[in-house]
Amino acid sequence: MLNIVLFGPPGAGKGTQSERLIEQYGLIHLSTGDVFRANIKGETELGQLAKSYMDKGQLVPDDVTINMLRSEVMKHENSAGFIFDGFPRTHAQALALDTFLATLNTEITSMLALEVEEEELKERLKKRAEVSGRVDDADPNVIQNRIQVYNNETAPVKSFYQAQNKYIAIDGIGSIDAITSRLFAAIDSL
Ligand code: B4P
Repeated sequence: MLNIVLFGPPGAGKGTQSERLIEQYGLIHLSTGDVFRANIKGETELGQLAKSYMDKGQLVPDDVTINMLRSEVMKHENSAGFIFDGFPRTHAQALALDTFLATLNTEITSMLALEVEEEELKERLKKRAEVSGRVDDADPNVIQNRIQVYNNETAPVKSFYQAQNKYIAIDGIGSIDAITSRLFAAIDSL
């Protein structure tokens, strides 16, 4: 199985690039952000809980996110592999993912990390706010909080995969096509 963690700060292009990777490699796209947003739209109990964190730019608690991720993976047991988009976002989530994949006799192949500087992230999210209707894109204070949460809680997840020699940095600046080519080249050389 090819199991890729697509990593990067908010607005780095994880969702955008995931669409292209799943098409090229026949993988299942698991975006924790998308699953939470679908639950918010469906007005489920999980959605209500997730919304209370997402609207403020905070992370949804680990236990809730990990359980949800496990059940999403189990819906696609016979797939060629997964793109994990927006997961893991904490050290606890990274540990839980390794443990869970081991029970399925598989593992993370690589973490591909999109590197984009803060000013560019803010520009992209501001632009997306005009079309997305996402509460967490509309308020500069919430965007700032998401970036801060990323720096404090999520960026350290990088060292978890570096310690396993699975970390690959990808320049996330440039056209969407150029970045896709960089990601394809990285995967093809695995
Ligand atoms: P996510 O849904 O993961 O959202 P994101 O990080 O903002 O977006 P992404 O990086 O996918 O950006 P995109 O491609 O769309 O998370 C939202 C929230 O959900 C979190 O804040 C948290 O509350 C919660 N959550 C999710 N997962 C969680 C977890 N594991 N644990 C706890 N909480 C969790 O790109 C952004 C914009 O840039 C788009 O408009 C795109 O068109 C544009 N763009 C992309 N590439 C570009 C390029 N090369 N040049 C110019 N623009 C580009």
